[in-house]
Amino acid sequence: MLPPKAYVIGTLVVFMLYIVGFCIQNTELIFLSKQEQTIHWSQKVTEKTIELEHCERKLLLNSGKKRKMGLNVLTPWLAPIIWDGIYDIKILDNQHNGTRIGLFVFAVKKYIRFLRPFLESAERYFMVGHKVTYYVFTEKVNEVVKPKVADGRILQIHNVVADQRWQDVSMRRMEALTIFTKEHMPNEIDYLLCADVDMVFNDHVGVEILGDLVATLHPGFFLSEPESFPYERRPISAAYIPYEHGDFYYMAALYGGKVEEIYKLSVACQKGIMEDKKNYIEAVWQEESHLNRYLLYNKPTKILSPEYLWDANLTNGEFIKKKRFLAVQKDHQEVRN
Ligand code: 5GW
Ligand code: MN
Repeated sequence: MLPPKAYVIGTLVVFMLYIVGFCIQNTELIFLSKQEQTIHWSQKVTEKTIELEHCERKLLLNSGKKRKMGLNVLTPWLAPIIWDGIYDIKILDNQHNGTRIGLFVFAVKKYIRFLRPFLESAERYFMVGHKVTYYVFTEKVNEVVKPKVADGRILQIHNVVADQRWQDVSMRRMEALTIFTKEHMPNEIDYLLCADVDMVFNDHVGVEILGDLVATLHPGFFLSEPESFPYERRPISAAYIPYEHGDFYYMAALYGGKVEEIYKLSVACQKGIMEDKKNYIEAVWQEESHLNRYLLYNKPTKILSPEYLWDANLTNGEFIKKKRFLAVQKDHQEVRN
């Protein structure tokens, strides 16, 4: 038997050793370094801000009878819907180091006036710091005033026929897309975005929008019920979508994806357009109707919120904090004559 004094000392020594061990193993708990504290704090703040923004959008929604789906950050098939704050651009920029991105744009007849502001704003906001190739299509190749593009960016200007009828202009756009996604782009770029030219970039638009197949919610219908989407409803059209179907209404002014995916999409849309032409009908919103039909059966892997397509004339702008890609106000009669 040890004397009681030695027993007490022994217990104390074991206890102290245990405390020292605990401190060594958990230094970060006891001696919080300043940097770690900041990271944890800023992460919490970011998370709270995202949560708040999300709640704010949903609270705004309670004010009327509107559909919630368009405000979600995930579709029922688990594709992300890109809203401000749901991604970390630093991580994504690193992942896309070396990624080559194309921007396809059509500017014939009077729409040529929109080209310069389009390209200049793209230089400022579109995929800054990445490899970008612009694919511009126009009938006035020599008249294009080429803006200076940053290092790593290329401006290609291609000649195209300027059709008289606007229906043919939209068909020609699909045709050019089919040809280029098959013949030229596979060797030049990884992802392609197709955009209307009567638009300007107004805030950051970066690699967060890249995905296999990407479509943008139409800013006029993101809170509407599917019954009121302006899909083509006549069964005779190749763009037909029955009333019980449809997830979202997408706008044809911005969509994209891997080059191969856009090739498949453009072939399918063009086929639909030609089929309709044979039957002497034309889908209610031309290629946009065919695009919506394609995307119903070939679900996009990523969806862009109306931050990526906005028009100042629209209501519900309070839901959209950052208006990144804006329609230029135009006199429809004037530019189309
Ligand atoms: C479009 C409609 C009627 C007559 C002409 C055109 C037209 C479209 C044109 O003369 N030139 C032209 O380059 N376009 C291309 O098609 C542009 O890239 C334009 O942004 C795109 C879609 O046409 P938009 O912008 O008039 O369609 P909305 O739906 O934005 O009004
Ligand atoms: Mn447009």
